[in-house]
Order: sequence, then structure tokens, then C-alpha cells
Amino acid sequence: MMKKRLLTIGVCLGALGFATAPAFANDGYDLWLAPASSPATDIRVVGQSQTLDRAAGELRRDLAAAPLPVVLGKSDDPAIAALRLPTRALGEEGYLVRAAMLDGRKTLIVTGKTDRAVLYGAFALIRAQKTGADLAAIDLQSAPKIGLRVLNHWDNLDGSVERGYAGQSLWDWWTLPDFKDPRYTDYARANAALGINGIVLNNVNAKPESLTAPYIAKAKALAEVFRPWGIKVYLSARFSAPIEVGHLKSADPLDPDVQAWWKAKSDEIYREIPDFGGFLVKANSEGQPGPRDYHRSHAEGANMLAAAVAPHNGIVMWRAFVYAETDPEDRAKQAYTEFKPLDGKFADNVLVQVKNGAIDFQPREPFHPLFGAMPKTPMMLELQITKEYLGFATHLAYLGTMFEEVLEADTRAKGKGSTVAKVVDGSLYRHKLSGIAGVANVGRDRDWSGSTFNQANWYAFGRLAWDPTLSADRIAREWAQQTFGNDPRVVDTAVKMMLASREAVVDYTGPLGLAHLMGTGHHYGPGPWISDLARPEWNPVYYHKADRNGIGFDRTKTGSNAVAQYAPAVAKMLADPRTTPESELLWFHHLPWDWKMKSGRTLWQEMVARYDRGVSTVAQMQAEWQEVKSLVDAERWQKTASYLQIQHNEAKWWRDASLAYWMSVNGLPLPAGAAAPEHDLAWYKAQDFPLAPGHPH
Ligand code: BDP
Repeated sequence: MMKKRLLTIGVCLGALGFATAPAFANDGYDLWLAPASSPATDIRVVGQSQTLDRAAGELRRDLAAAPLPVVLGKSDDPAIAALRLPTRALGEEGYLVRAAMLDGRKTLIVTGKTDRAVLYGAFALIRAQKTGADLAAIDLQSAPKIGLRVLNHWDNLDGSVERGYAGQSLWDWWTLPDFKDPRYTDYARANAALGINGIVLNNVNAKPESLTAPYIAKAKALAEVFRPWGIKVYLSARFSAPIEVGHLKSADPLDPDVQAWWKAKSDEIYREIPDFGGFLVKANSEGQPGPRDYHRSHAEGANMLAAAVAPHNGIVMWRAFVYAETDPEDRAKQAYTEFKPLDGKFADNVLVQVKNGAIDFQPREPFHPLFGAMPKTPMMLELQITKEYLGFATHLAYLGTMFEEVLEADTRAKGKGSTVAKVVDGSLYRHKLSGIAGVANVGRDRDWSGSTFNQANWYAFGRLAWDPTLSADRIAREWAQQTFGNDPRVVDTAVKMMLASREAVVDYTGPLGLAHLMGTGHHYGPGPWISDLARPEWNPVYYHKADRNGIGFDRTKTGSNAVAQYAPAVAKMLADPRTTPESELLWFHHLPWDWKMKSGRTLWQEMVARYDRGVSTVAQMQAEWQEVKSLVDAERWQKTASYLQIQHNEAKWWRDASLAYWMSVNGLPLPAGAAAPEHDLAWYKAQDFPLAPGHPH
């Protein structure tokens, strides 16, 4: 439960007529599930299940006194079926919430085909009320467009979280399965409220121990907590586990002993966790083992695991995030080159999981060319909610706009309107399986995600997973209403800040399509000068290719020709710098510093203007947040204000360090009016952060 402290001083001042801060400190624990101060009481369940009980419990806690009694139940319950509500199109998970006459009384009915659907309906009703809907006139109907809505935890068995900036892992592996921390339940509630229905418990850089009996027992304990909330657990599987855990000589997917080992292992897991979801696999990427070690394809590797879980209706999520340290090809091309020829070769219960862009979760990347390019393969979209490259937990960067950008991107694979969203929801190529994954930003921090505004990214992922056509703007608004209450001054300000925030990060870290300019290993802060790492594609200089004459990665015919991996209409647009969106210009083109931009400025002048815009947007956010000081509880207001100050300092650092470096390369002066960097380049290069968080050891 949320820790509430009465600030008596505020009350006293209030009595004297001074403007006061709201009377309660709020530590953010409740997320979007703040309990109602006088909750509704007339809530009745028809039918019986743990999930229906949970749904009723949520309404009794979070729904404020309602004008009508509420009845919850499955659509085939005789009491509800008699009402003949239009529930047929709702599928397994869709809900309907509307008023009907039941036993002679006007009653709000919350229903759906399964008890999970009813649970989602209950949360939808609460959300509607908190965002200002009139319950007497309510009529909600919604079914998820994407089947598998999954969070990927990059949590390690020792309690650390790879790229985690919100404290230690939520899972206390050491005390599981005996102790089931109540936080596990609160975590499940928060996810169920969004419709998230799967959790991968462990890091994609997986330890083989997660597949041993003691750890299966721990996963089982979590599965038992999550089950009533409609959430299945999945595990990341280490491909070489048959060797490390099974003591076999090989992990070759075509070796019958290896296949038998995975079958027996899957049977063992399903004996303990009958609704186990399946495996997530990172293979032959960044040092992880995989089928290529045995000269087998990714499809052969995935299909072996798929065969092991198929008898139990399990699935395999096989990641396409592969790039070989030995391959001299443009890193942005490698996943497509490897996977495209495998289209049609994967088993029915395999999804290929593809990051939004072809490199690695940068603040902006063009959509991954694999989307739309593998019509016979269900393609899962992987988004990163934790902000590895967008300022960790401290920077305010609302990712709803970034997620929306990739979902709306038009692959043109089957003509206009072939959006990434339609590839991912399975509608473009009519796949039964569909899925979306988000790398979680959750840890043991009291506010779960390291800051109040980071919670919005978890929220936005969940809402877009349910319906990828929702707008980032609408999601920001409804999140702010549930998080801060309905005062339009606070909501409008929060939304305004959120909508500007991601572009600001792009501006101050790498505008106009620049990417991968960060410090080594921990990925904290600027390092565009880094050029001495063993492999070319580890170095920022590989990505920007700046020299005296120009900057940018030529991915056209005269360069790596990565543009040819896109559908012809997109490839044609990207082949010419004049038709390439300026936001992606230097991703695809190497251009002279005096290239004329649409604004009339030279490329160099435009870059400087963007860096400056990024820093000033953060200053603007600080000013806006200041305006609502008296309207937001002191605890969340102050933490946000302090973090904005950190962000401002770091935005300025990114700008200054980057400009100092670019000037050392291009020899150009700063445009008139632009401030000189605070320090010289040597100073920026000398900064060292061996203890930055989230760094895998
Ligand atoms: C990169 C992270 C690394 C992950 C990798 C992945 O830096 O820690 O293991 O992605 O997605 O962004 O596998």
C-alpha cells in the first residue's frame, strides 16, 4: 500500500488561507492504481474464480462510489447471457462494460468470454472513471489487437538487472519459492490493469541455472502469483544449457540427444507450471551460444525448442538481434541478411522478435527492415522501456511518442498502409500468433521505475500492446490523470512536457539521424570520439564517420546499400538525401558539412541549432514543472524537479562535448550566437564512470 504521510504544516497553513501543497506525500508506489477515497460498495460477482474475485477486489478498492450497482461475470453465465449483450466479437480477452436492466435494476455489467476478459473490463471501468467518464452513460467495448503482450525482464539470478536503473531485481530469487513478496502481487495487478499477459523472468543473457529444478520451483512460485491476473511466465533459455546443466557434449540442435534433453526439460517445466508460456532466446549474439556454433541456422535452433514446447502449447520467441563480431558487413544489415532467407522455415509456434530499429534501441532509429520482409513468419516487436540510451532513470523522456513512431511507420511491404503495427498485430499477413515485447524498467525502487515519469513508459507500452493504434498523446493524458488526478493545470503541463521530451533527448544526444555516440560499456554520457575498441562496430566513429569534409553513414548504393533492404517505395525515398526525412538524414547519408537543409541553414548550423534546442527544451520543462509546484504532492514534485536539473546538466554536457568534438573534426567555427562549450575536448574525453548503473559485469 502507498505510504501516506499527513503534512500537518500544509493543513495549518491551509486553514490560514495560504496556498498549500497537497496534504499527502506520495511515494509513487501506487502507479496508476491509486485507491479511491470512498470506494464503490455495490459490487457483485456472478460465477466463481480467483480471477473474478481479483476483478471485484480491484473495483472495491479503486472505483469511487458509482451511481449504479456493478455486476461482473462471464458472458456465458446464465444471469449475463440472458441480457443478450453483443459479446460475440470480443474474442477470448475482449470486454464489454455497459448498463443493462438486471433483476429490475439498472446495473453496470462488466463482462467478456473469459474471466481474464472480465478482469480487463474491471480495470477499463476504473480507468474510465479516473479519466472523467460519466459512469451512467458508459459503454466500453475493446479487444486486444496483439495476442502476446510481454515484458522482458533483463534480471539476473544474483539480483542485479542488466540496464536496470530502478534498483535491484524485483525477484528475490534467494528467498523464493518460500517467500512470496507482496510486491509480486502488486506488480501483477499493475500489469493486468494494462492487459500485459506475459512476463519473461530472466535476462536474455541467460544463465543455465535458471533451467535447474530449484529455479524452476522459484519460477513456479511467481507463476502462481501471476496466474489469477491472467499472466503467464516465460524463461530466457541459454542455448548451451544441455552442456552446462545436462552434461551433454554438444548443444547441436540436430543431435537427437540434445533434442531429447530439451523435450525432457520442457516436460519437467510444464509438470510444475502447466501454463508456462515458453522460451525467449538470444542466440549467436554478443557472445551468446547458438545454433551457428554447429553450422545450423537460427530456424533449426528455434525449431528444436519449438518442438519441445509444442505438445504443451508453448511458444518460442527467437530474437533477431544478431550481429557477428567477425562480420565486416554494416551492422545495420546483418539481422536482415541472416533472417530474411529463413522466412517460411520456422515452426508454427515460433515468433521472431525484432527490435524497433536495426542497431540497438537508440533515441531514434528508422524502423527495422525485417518488418514486412518475412511474410510467412510472425514477427514480434521488441521495444526497450528501460532507457539505456535515453538518460537512464533520471532523464524525463516519454517513450509513447517513440513507440508510436515505429508502430505507425509504413513498411510499404503490401502497398501503402502496411504499417509496422499491422505486421506486429498479425493482420498484414494473417498470422494467428502475434506479439510485442518491452524490456521492463522495473526494479525494487519504491516507485518501481526510478521516477514518476518513467512509470508512464511502462504504462504506454502496455496500452499500445493492447491497441497499437492508440495515440501517444491520449495515453500520456490518461496516464497523467490517473497519476496526478484530474486538475487540468497539472495534466496539461505533464502532457506537454512528456510530448516534447523524447525529441529533446534526440536533439541533445544525436540529432538528424546520428546514433550510437555514447560512452563504452555503461553507455552513460557522450563519447563520439571513441575509436580504439577492438571491433569497428563497437566504436562511435564507425556510426558517424565524421571527417573534415562531412558526416554520416552512407547506406545508399555508394555505401553499404542497407536502403535496399526496405520495400522498393521506401528504398527509393531513402536513396536520396532530399527525400529522406531529415530526422534520419545522417543514418542513411554521408553529407558535406555545408549541405543545405530545408531550414536554409547548413548541415553544421542545423546540428548546432538542434543541440541547442534539446537543452532549451529541458529548461522549458523545468519552468513548466515549477508552475505546478503547489498542485503536485511534495515528494513526487521534488524528485522530478531534482531529476530535471540533472537532465539539464547532462543535456548541456552532451551538447558541449559533442560540439567540441565535431569542431575538432570539421575545423568550423560555431555559428554566430551559439555558446562555446564549457570545457575543452580533452576535459570531456577524460571523464570516466566506472560505477555507472545497469552495466553488466
Ligand atoms: C543492448 C544492451 C545489452 C543487451 C543487448 C540485447 O546494451 O546489455 O544484452 O542489447 O538486447 O542494448 O541483447
